[in-house]
Amino acid sequence: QMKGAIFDLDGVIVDTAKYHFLAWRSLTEELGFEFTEEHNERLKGVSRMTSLDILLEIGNLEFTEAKKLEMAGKKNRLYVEYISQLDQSELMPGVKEYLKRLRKRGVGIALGSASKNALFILDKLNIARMFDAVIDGNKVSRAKPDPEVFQTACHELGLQPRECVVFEDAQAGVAAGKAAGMQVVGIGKPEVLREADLVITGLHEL
Ligand code: G16
Ligand code: MG
Repeated sequence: QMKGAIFDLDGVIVDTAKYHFLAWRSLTEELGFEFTEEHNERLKGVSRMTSLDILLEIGNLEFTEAKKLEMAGKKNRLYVEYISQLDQSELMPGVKEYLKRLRKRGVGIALGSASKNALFILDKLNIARMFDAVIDGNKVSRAKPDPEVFQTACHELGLQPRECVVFEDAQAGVAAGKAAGMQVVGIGKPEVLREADLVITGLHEL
């Protein structure tokens, strides 16, 4: 019996991956190397600084820590510009309906995201009030596949891991949910999200 539902943000609630992509690409253009949508797959669910490290590895470039912080800051300012235009129309199919249904059933609802912009995004989508707990990149120190983000969410809901279900689109996120001892619903392709207990194409399926 599910007492708590913990949702990833990017790829589950809203497709912000395309804005991350555009913002990172403006950086890689400046640095003078190609960055494709395929490369972008590797950045999903990964923290901002780790994303930058992966990018610099693709471009075969190295920078000082200070320079990297500056580049990540610049990328984030551009990203925030994009997502400040977000509205409800960009919610993924079935999200609103499913959250409403869970609330009606008395299921606790939490967000478990790597993003430091999570609250801003929930606000733009006008769904912040539907969450009983929001755990984001500002609240955790260990990134997925570490279970910290989901453990903290479960704790804030006042529940046990076995009472919580995680909804995730990224491999690292599915692994994090399993490591936390929770049931995991994968959103995406079964061949990619092998570790998930169930894989669906979107919340509209439930
Ligand atoms: C999201 C995205 C990642 C992004 C990360 C950090 O994670 O999937 O691509 O790098 O957040 O975002 P920010 O730069 O806004 O802090 P999630 O966990 O919501 O899928
Ligand atoms: Mg995700």
